[in-house]
Amino acid sequence: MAILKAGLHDIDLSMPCVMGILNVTSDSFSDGGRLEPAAALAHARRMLADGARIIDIGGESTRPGATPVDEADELQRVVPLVEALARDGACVSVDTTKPAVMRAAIGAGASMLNDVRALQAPAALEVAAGSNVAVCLMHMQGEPGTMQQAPAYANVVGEIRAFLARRAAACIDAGIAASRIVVDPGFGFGKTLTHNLALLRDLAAITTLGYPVLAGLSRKSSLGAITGRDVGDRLAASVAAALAAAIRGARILRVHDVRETIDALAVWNAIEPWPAARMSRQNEQ
Ligand code: 8Y7
Repeated sequence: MAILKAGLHDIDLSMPCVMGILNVTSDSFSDGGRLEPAAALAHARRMLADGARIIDIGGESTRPGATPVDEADELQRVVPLVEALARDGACVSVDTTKPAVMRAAIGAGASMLNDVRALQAPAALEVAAGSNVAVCLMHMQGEPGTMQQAPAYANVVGEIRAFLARRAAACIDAGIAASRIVVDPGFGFGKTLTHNLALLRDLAAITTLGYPVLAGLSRKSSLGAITGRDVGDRLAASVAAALAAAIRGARILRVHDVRETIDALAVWNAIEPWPAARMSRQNEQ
């Protein structure tokens, strides 16, 4: 059994699945954002129709140099979309680091919290523990404004694996069941191209934590560095990176281009089965 518990949703991770990105920001680096609620909702529904298992709604950009969004604005952007999509029966994730937004999103029907700070804000763990939503714990070195200036690690895979193990243990201690936890090395968050490639190459080391691994590489600057393509022209690179992550054991792929990613996964799946998910922590429960 490889089931992620996410609110009312049981997400089958015996095969990789796709999380579609819904940015409702004015400065999201790769798709310009979709601030108009009707356009955002239509885009989310399109991604669901294309086969996205989860929609990840973000109201604050974490890109380097992005301006912070205040809580009231973030709530106003995110909550109505969560409500509308949850009403459709969708599995909705909310990309936020703010406990108040987490609480409101859960109240509006969200099934997952995607926190680039791995629930380290005071009260974030408590909000998650007081609900039944899934949590994605992501690694970031430094702060969004400065994280790409001089990222440095003695052992990038080992340090990130240890950080994720610590944050997962903090979740368990707070009362969050192992079956609700997802871990993510945080591609591009305080990492050079060399770091990102080392993490992707050795992603299996992260899967040995025993939690499902989420990988977000879609349109990221490392793919631009490899291909020489601008952000709007990284579809093929993104699909290749998502497939590489899935082959190495990632079970949730956070992408902009849902249909194309699902097609690539289908081709691989027709050739050979996916290896059994390493979700021993869930199986113990
Ligand atoms: C990731 C993410 C972003 C990621 C998780 C972008 C919010 C930058 N990247 N969340 N968020 N993992 N879990 O390019 O890699 O989409 S924002």
